[in-house]
Amino acid sequence: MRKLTMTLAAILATASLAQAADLVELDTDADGVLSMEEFVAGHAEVDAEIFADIDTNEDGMIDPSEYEAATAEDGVLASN
Ligand SMILES: [Ca+2]
Ligand SMILES: [Ca+2]
Repeated sequence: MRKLTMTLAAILATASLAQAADLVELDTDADGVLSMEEFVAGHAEVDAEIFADIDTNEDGMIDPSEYEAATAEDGVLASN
């Protein structure tokens, strides 16, 4: 019974955090945004030009909404 409860909890946590999980994993300094260095660690195909495309407010960091837009079906990273 205890094992089942833990499994369900794990499934629920995975489902609710599915979108943000990548960003949190890549955010090694835990400031809530991704620097280019942090971003490239998880997306090796990203260069300065692609990074600039994703960084729509041009503050040099990828925030959760920019990350979500880039990884959405029609986003910059969608073909990968
Ligand atoms: Ca960071
Ligand atoms: Ca930004």
